[in-house]
Amino acid sequence: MSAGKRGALIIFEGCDRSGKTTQSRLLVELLKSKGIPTLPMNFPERSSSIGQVINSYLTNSKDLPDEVIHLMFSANRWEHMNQVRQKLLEGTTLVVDRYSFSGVAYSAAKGLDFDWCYAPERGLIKPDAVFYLRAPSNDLTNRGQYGEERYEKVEFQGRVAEVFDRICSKEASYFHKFDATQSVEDLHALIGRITEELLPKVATQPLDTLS
Ligand code: Z5A
Ligand code: MG
Repeated sequence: MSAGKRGALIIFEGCDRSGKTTQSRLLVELLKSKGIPTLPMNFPERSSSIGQVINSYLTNSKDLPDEVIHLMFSANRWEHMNQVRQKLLEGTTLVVDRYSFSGVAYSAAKGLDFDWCYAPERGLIKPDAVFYLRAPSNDLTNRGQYGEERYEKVEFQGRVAEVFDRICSKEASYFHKFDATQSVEDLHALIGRITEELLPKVATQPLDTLS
């Protein structure tokens, strides 16, 4: 990259089976095919010791109080922040499957206070764009492997979607909301276009933090 040009922090968010992993993979492939240095990431990042506890929780082999697992999801992002900052400043664009907004949405949907949930996310690197894939929960249940992990219940996913909508309104300046029932190809084309416009704009902007 040329001196002083940073990469973009791009996040995919949305309910279960909304297509985040599919779309993040396609976006990484597109950017790489254009010679743009790009790396995929995802949260929870299950390989660290904190990530392994989260994995045990999600696969129902471990129980933890709601507050404790919330803080572990947040700690799992914090433990990767130096790496995220370094990659962005080196000029690498990061395409991240879930971030702070999943943290707030799932915990607030369980009944924890919204502001309490947001607090540990403050200070994390602020995304340049969040691609929020939105669809009624009933439209997503017939997609592959629905129902295997702890949170994959239709009623709960409805509450998660309500919190995501609230965050989307609050953070409207960098959230992009998409109808996730569109075809994979149509969504990818829209997201690709927005990303290609975004990269040169943010390249000379300093990194910001969530507040
Ligand atoms: N969680 C939390 O509580 N707090 C936090 O801070 C964080 C997460 C970060 C695990 O996440 C759980 O952690 C999650 C939230 C909680 N809750 N649950 N359960 P995860 O990211 O590991 O979840 P996942 O199991 O990888 O997948 P997912 O996110 O549920 O799915 P997805 O990535 O959005 O969808 P996909 O894998 O791309 O697609 C699903 C299927 O639909 C697949 O068969 C596709 O081929 C199909 N698909 C995709 N797009 C389309 C379209 N457009 N049309 C039709 N079919 C499609
Ligand atoms: Mg996924």
